Amino acid sequence: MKIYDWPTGPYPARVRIALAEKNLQSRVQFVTVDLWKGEHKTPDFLAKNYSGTLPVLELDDGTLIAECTAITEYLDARDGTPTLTGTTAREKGLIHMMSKRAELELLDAVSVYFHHATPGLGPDVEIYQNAEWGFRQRDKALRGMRYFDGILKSRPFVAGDVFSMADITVIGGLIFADIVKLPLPADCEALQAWYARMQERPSVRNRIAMSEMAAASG
Ligand code: GTS
Repeated sequence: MKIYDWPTGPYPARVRIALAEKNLQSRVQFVTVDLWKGEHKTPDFLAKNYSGTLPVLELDDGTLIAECTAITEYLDARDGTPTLTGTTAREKGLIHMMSKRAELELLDAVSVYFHHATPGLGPDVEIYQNAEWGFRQRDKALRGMRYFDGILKSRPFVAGDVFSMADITVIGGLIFADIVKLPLPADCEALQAWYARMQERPSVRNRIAMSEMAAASG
């Protein structure tokens, strides 16, 4: 399998964390696509992913799977434990809902803020910007942080009692928030405590070095 990604990117982090949680990292070859040079918008890359975003998973038979949720679901279906997307119908429903909510209310909102209300990836890549929309999305992301803080006051993980794709998506949101210097509100104590616990997971801690480790092991 190949993963086209950008090693420090928040969305790529979601797939890197999922790979490590499932201990599949040695089965993957990472291909760096330079976002800052706009390599994700070239015709060659757009032929791999119409949306022009990272990450993209390419299977050995050439099948291309984009979208972090879809890639995580593929990895989960491919190899057994631990499961990241649930086993029972109830778990699957809740995890998908909370992960989607983490995208809508946090990660994607931070991303829009970055691309619209900051210089983003620079003038060659950011061909249309709408700062007002970007700042609205920043405020939405801050509300999202408060929402997840409330959730984590009453349960250990975002979708319930076990670590799942929903946790990974919130982690992606907070990684992006950190990059754009959008601090976690001081009163979001439950979210802060949960995030500190998440940093202790090797999958989260070692995600950037993962591609170098995979390359070194051949
Ligand atoms: N919905 C997509 C997913 O879940 O995979 C979003 C992917 C996405 O936005 N990826 C970022 C990207 O390609 C990568 S990173 O910023 O996290 O490194 N951004 C470039 C762009 O021009 O939007």
